[in-house]
Amino acid sequence: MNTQRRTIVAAMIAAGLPIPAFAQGKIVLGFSQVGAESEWRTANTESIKASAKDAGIELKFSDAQQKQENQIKAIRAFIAQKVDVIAFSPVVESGWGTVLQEAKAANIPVILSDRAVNEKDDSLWVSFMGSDFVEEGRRAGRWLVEKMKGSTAAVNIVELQGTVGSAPAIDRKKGFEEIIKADPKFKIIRSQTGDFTRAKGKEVMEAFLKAEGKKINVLYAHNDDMAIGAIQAIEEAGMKPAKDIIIISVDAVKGAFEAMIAGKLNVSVECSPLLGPQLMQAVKDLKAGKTLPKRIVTQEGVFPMEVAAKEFPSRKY
Ligand code: GZL
Repeated sequence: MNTQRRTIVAAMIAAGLPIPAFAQGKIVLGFSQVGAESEWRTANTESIKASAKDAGIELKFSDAQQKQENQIKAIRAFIAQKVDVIAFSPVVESGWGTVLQEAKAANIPVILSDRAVNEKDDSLWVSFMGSDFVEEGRRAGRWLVEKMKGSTAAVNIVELQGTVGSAPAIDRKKGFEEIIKADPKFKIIRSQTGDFTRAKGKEVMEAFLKAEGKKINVLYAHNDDMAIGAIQAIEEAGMKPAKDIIIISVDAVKGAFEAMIAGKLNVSVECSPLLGPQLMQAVKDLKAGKTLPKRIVTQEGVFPMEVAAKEFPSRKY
């Protein structure tokens, strides 16, 4: 600790103020979270907060309410507070170059958690940890191809996309289309963002049903929250979810298992939000002078409704 900091600490102790984290030798992590838009995000936040506590890391946490400008403000505040490490889940892929340059100029390392950015200069972050969203899209596509094999009838798909410009929305679409394009019977007839929320997912599905009605054979939702909202819309339209319309979604949160057990969702592709322990280990390694892998991929599976009841008791989110 430099002389200036020592002087500050001595004055604070003399004044009976709590000793700041840096003076306790604690690592201080600034984390900017996307928001609280979905079950997945809530579980991710819980994982980060609990893991920081367990690791003895002082966490400065900010909820951006799904607004990029709030994340940029939070990152600037972390820089001003001279935190040891900054981590964040970028709400969208682009527009981060300036603020990441500022963090680099302040010698504060940045870890990308959950989602990536599309900045060319990858020296602006030390590591990106999270799922392979393209592969999640492929898994959704492969499940559908297998489900429909042997049939030559047209398969009309409606798609609820995640937040416009976000890595999961871009990549889950990319992976799914890569798989279904092999067979012309699969056709995406409507595709629109539901912003990863239940409310918007229901609203957009109502519009799809109004426009296409019984022509719809399949719904591909980029997350379970939008799928659960869409299930409500399908039932209110007098149709049977998972029977009249096959429903594929992503995340595998508790709500998805409950919907599959109720016979209203066909499959959910896992996307684990439990990144907290991995993130805190990475922060500690960083402060211990270790080099982090540039990319840390989360391992995940696929959960069809047939296994939901058996798997549900052991689910952690
Ligand atoms: C994926 C994560 C996505 C989830 C959504 O890692 O960024 O954001 O799939 C969440 O549920 O809102």
